Amino acid sequence: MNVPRSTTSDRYLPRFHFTAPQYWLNDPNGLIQWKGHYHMFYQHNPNGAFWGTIHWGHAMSDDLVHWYDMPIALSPDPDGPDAEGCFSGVSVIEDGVATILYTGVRGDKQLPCLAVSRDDDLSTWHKHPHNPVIDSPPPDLNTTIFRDHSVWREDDSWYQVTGSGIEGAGGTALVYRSSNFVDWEFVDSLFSPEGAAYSDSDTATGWECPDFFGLGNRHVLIVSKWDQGPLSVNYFVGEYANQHFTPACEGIVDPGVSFYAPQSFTDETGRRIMFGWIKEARSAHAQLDAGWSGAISLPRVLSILPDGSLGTSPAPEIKQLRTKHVQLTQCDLSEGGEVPLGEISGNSLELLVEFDSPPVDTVEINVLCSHNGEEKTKIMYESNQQRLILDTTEATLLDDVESGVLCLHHSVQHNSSLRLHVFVDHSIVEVFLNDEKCITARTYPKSVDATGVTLKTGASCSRARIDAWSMSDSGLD
Ligand code: DQQ
Repeated sequence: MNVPRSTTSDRYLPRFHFTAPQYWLNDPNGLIQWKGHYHMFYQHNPNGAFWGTIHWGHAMSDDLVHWYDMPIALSPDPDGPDAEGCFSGVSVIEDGVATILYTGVRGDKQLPCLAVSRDDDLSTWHKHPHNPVIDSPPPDLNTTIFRDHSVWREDDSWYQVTGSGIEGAGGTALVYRSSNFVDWEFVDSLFSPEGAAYSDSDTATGWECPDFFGLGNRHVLIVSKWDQGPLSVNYFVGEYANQHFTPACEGIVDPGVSFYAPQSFTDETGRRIMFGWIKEARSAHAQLDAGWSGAISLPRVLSILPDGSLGTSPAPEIKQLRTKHVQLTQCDLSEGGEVPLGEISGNSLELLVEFDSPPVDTVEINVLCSHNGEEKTKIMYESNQQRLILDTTEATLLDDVESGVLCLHHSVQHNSSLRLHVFVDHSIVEVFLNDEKCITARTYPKSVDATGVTLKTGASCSRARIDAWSMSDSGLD
């Protein structure tokens, strides 16, 4: 990284997940691969470790895991339509020029704005003189929120959806069309009929950060549901035609309450890669004291699974961060019970635990375990319930930390192997189940010796293969 993290004395600071050089970070924005480099922009407050005065921070990478800090890309302009913040948006290449579409905030108005960069490394940005490029939400719709964008090219036009909601009805995404990226006309709600919310049973006030894209022979819409605060990240998989989307299947992208506002992009090899904001779970006061807040998830590759649901697997590039390797092959667990994996420990760790077939009962991996056993973060796959649990209720003796039991239902067939793929980065735990689904949690053990790993299985389970790697930092010196 070009700028050293100012807070390295904070032992909860992740080392292989991206964080801002200092202070506040939230949503990943403007993800794009351009002239060979990956660019990640992000919602950033350069004035403190709290949400406010939102700018666009910027980082660049050649491999999705090592990041260079770049100069701040967008700052609020006191005289402009973004005086109070440059909220979330996307980057596209429009007529050969890198262009950001973001939400400018001024007073009670949140409206789409543009900026362009002609630099090879996208280091400087110029705002469009006609900002905002849409003057108001559609006047005939009783919208709640109106912000955040997703863009695609179709026939000879540009289209975008803006995150929104209809008063009393729930979230929606509103479709606009443009021939030149500057003049936009309202088309309809992404869901027919005219202007409708997705469903009257949607409890969200609105949908933030819509992300709409083709994947295989399907279309996917990911939204961050909001109701005076983040609720959940949901996906829909379905058919798209004539500016309308008909979902056939829906689910939760990541049931972790700390995972929010993800965005994805298609890289030059055609993979759809998603990053999300990993929020803190400690008090605002603790965040201010630490001098930083928020991290970006590991890169996740999206797919459509055989059952039609949305799949997510860790990008193979993450392997570059592996250092010391320990392997316990055919680890004998025939007695059942809890086995401390003595050679495997740490708080910057990748752990891959594989069974040839799912154990009949429950597999439990505990990470960030303190020596006296009082603190541990529990990961369980319960075969009989077909669910993955990530339990942080015993993760820390600190009392100003949110904790909970996160649950993901996903069946693993009896004749296929069970892979629990765990990434531990100081205060972040990301768990992938069979490279198909993921849960994320925050955890802040009080004890400095909370680096242990244990494995627990029922008596009927005999053998597991365990690989563990220490992970290197993701910064570049
Ligand atoms: N964060 C941004 C908004 C978006 C929200 C503001 C989601 O654009 O709706 O920082 O976390």
